[in-house]
Amino acid sequence: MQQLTQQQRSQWSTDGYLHLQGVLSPEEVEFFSAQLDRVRTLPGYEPSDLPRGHYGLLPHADDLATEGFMDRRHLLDYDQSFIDLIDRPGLFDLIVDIMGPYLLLSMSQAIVRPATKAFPGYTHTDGGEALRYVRVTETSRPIAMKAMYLLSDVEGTDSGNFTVFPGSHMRPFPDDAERWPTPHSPGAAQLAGKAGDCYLFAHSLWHGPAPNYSGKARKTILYNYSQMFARGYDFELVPDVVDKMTPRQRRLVGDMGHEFRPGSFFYAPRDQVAVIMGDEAVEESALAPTRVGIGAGADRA
Ligand SMILES: O=C(O)CCC(=O)C(=O)O
Repeated sequence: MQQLTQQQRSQWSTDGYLHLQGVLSPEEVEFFSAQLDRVRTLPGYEPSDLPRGHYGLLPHADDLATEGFMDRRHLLDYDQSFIDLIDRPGLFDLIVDIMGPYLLLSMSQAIVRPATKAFPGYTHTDGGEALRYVRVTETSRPIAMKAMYLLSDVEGTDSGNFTVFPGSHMRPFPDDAERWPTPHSPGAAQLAGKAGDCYLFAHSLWHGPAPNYSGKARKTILYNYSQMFARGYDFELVPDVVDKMTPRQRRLVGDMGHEFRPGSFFYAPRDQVAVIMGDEAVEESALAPTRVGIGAGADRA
């Protein structure tokens, strides 16, 4: 499988994110952008009035204008193309290189951030209350990470830029109400990018959207991956669309190849590395067990 270059590895370790250019082709950008316009008119889960960002099933997005706000969850039901993004060739290899092979897809999301004066942007870490204080080190795999595909060009600043605090994934950060970081705090980097680019970032990196004063909406698709013990949180068990998936995609949404049982998601199925990385990885790992982290443990049930 493809691996991060040395420079990418070092950037990931020190900054907590990577900016990959041209991951989606212009045709794919156009296709997924149209998908988001379609998804907006269909029922689905979006933030509702419930406290703490919980989501409710809505008949369609609040704003039906294609440049209006949308924060749609669990995209897999909408089209085969969203299923295929789970392990997108060219990108998924890098995700496995970062996460290791014992991973799951834990959520999918489409966000449209409209041009508005009303939203000042916000920053946070991912994984909710549970992961805010669980930080990775330079050499550890993250507990979770996201791939964020840009479907719009983002130029300059305050244009709905994905904003990061490089290196914040490894250190305590001021998070009391008075000093909560914003997209304009010292150390914030508002990233520019082109439609088709993809950002990878660790759950513990402080990040979020800048305000969007650019006059045009910014569209994105996000897929979150977690170590398998952390489980998916878009669906309770294996989602119904599993029948449309390849064996690897099935495994990534939690189909362990057997009914749920105590120890599921704790002990990986014996074929986990082969399913995620292919048979060659298993053969290689017998020679160099640390690369994929299986070694002798691969044989225990
Ligand atoms: O919309 C953005 O720029 C960032 C999205 C975000 O913060 C997240 O996915 O956690």
